Amino acid sequence: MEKNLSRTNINWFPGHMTKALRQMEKELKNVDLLLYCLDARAPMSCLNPKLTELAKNKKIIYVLSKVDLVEKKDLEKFKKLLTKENAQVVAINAVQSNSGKVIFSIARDLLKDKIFSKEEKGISYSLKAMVVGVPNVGKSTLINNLCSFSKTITGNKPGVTKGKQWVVTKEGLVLLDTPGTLWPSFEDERVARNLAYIGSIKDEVLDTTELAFDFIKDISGKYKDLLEKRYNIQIRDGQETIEIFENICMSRNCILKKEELDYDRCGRMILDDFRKGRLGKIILD
Ligand SMILES: Nc1nc2c(ncn2[C@@H]2O[C@H](COP(=O)(O)OP(=O)(O)OP(=O)(O)O)[C@@H](O)[C@H]2O)c(=O)[nH]1
Ligand SMILES: [Mg+2]
Repeated sequence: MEKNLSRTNINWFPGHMTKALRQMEKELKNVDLLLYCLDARAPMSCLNPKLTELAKNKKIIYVLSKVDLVEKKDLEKFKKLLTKENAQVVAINAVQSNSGKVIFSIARDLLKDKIFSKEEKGISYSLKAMVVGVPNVGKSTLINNLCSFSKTITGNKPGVTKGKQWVVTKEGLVLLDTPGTLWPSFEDERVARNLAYIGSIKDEVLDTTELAFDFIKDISGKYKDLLEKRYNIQIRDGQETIEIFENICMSRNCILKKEELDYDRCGRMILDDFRKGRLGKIILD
């Protein structure tokens, strides 16, 4: 690895995402609101300008997912930023908690006028929501959590959901799962890196060694203590990232023959530690 390692130029917008966005646009008229999933470790980076554009006339519930991987109190500022007249925010751990009731009641509150006018005419109305978000944020897991048994396929890599699937929650909210979608080019490289760190961009299109190097560079100021603790290393103020990376390599015995450091294995390990929450509670935004 070069000592003056340059930052990776990240881009991933395969054809199936364009198709998915087009289908979502068509389906939009059939739904009352959006459940817009954002990974709590990078909520603002997960805001897809394409989805935001699609959602501009819709009611939105922003679902901050994976809250078990962050300090809940650190989410307050994002909740304030995202809450609007037509948008509410809820923070959940989709793997464990049952958040169906709270999501159902927020949905009813956001659409109370529509429900009232239907009920006045004696029509019982089931609210319909489209679950959207960038890849791997937990859309399908959320849906499975809201239904009484697993209805959609989930997995810890981007691009698990392929087609469209309608399901009904225990409370009677009708949901449409959608494939994770990104946008054609990332204007802000930090946003692109954050999406790559949280696993929303396929690792196969990334150089994971460089990505892990960038990750250390991005977090070693704010989360120095977590790195020191996890890898049993000391980080000096202003220390070069390459030196920190090499210390992690040595401390974790990522060594090839002839005493050469195994940067690639070390890089994959660092990203995996972050993604699985073993590094500690980290917010990237
Ligand atoms: N720790 C934690 N993991 C979660 C949570 N929600 C989902 N996951 C995990 O995140 C990974 C991705 O979940 P999915 O539900 O498949 O994500 P998705 O948004 O449907 O992904 P695509 O269909 O690929 O866009 C899985 O390994 C889930 O177990 C959560 O609240 N906490
Ligand atoms: Mg999915």
